[in-house]
Amino acid sequence: MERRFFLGVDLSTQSVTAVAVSLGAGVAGPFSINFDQAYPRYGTRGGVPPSDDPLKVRVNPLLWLEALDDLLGTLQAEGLTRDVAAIGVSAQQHGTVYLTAHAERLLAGLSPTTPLAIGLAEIFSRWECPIWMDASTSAECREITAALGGTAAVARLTGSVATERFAGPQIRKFWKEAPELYARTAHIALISSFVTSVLTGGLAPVDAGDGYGTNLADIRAGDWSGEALDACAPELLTRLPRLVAADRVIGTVAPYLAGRFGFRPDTQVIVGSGDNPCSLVGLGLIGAPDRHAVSLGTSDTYFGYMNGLPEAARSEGHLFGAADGGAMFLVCFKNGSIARERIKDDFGLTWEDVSRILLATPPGNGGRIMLPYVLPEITPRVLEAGVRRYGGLAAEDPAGNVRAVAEAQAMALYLHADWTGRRPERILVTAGGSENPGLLQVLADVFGVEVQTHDVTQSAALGGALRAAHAWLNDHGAVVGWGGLFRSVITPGSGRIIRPAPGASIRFHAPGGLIAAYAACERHVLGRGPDPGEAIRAFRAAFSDG
Ligand code: XUL
Repeated sequence: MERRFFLGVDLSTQSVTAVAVSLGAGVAGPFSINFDQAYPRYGTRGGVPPSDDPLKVRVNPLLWLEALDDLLGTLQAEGLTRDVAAIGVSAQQHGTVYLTAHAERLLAGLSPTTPLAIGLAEIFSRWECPIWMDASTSAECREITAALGGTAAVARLTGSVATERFAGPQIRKFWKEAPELYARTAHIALISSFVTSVLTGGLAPVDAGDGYGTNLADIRAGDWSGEALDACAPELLTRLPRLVAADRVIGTVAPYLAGRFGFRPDTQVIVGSGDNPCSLVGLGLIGAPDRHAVSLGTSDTYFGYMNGLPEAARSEGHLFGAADGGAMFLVCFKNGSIARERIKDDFGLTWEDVSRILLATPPGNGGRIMLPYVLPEITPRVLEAGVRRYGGLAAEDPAGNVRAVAEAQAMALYLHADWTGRRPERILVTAGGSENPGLLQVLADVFGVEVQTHDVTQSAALGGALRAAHAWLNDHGAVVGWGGLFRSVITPGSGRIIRPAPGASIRFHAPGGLIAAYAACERHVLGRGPDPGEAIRAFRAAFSDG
């Protein structure tokens, strides 16, 4: 029988990863290239170059092209490329790539013998791409908010309040600071549509999973919003990719991809999307609003599928499109693995040590609390980095700090997901942190529900592959649902289930529980509340043994 693979490629902050799915025969891979290790000449740490200004995070797009080239070469060497029927792309969300008027011609004319980073070196009108970690556009967010009639109006129209890392504010800043370069920019891609442009050899559209994370779209109309574009920069519509509301095939691979890496010329490419919308697919959550997901990657995210768009006014969180044309919510925390790793490294621990400490120490940490803002934070919005400690947490106490960072992150996930509606029956955990049993136990204890992991922790790349399979099969006349497709690849019940420890959740949720104390610490840091000493004392009085 003919072998047929569906390939998922995920270009994330720190690495590029591929998995190949064969229906009924499981998943091959992951194949991954880490940017810091493979390309030291770019000087990146954690995938980003050092910056004097912690609010500015910008990446040279040639790094991504080199990594893509090497990854596709690896897949060819593994004998996988010739049997790929379709490719689905996932990418870190919100980053923008700026292209000249020559981009279309250069993309179409690339020679199979030329490395991507050389053949495409001339397509960029800007050498640095702001990525999701960039928070330098607060002024532009305020201007956009004023132009669109206030915070609630922006959130209702675009799905999010004006948000520093989103394309709209980033493009506005670029236009204000470098109008001559903006004039030379004929196309602005999101990172996902940039990768699919490279694969198809032409300017590719973007999907609503990524496209709604820009402050530029009208999420109810399913297209770019003229009003939002006008609030951002002049003549923007002609520069943006087309926006497509539900997954579909956008073309076949460019001839050079077939020539250089041995793909079949009829290999299809699916519209690209963000890593979180792809993870939603890779975790089997399309159409399943009763389960939510936590991704413990470079960023921590909390997300889930939604039946319809919520109407209530809100000041944080995001709404994006889902692969089936529906909707998803998302809350993002920048200090995910970055803060966990900092605490681990400060005390010279391994991830196994971290897990052991978390499994051996009491939930609630005796009322010792950390706000782990190693970097400026997205949720809640904190522009000045700094780790804050409360309740007598000593900076030199390894166990106290390990538990404090894990509990703080889990409580932040819990608190800031409040607006998303009904609490889930189960939480699926993915990305690197999902391999750490101690972190999983803390999540189960704080949320008070079961958490589940999957065998494939690269849910974004897997989601890309499943999206490719779904679009290809439907394009070939087979009507396939998302649930059935997911079950044909992932064995039901694979991975692990972790239950809340007896008596643990009450320490967080009871009146006087740690979540109330943690919320008081957040308010204090944000300048919105008094010293949290009272709330911490209340916790200690209620749980004196902790
Ligand atoms: C989501 C977000 C991050 C990036 C990381 O809004 O900014 O999760 O997608 O890759």
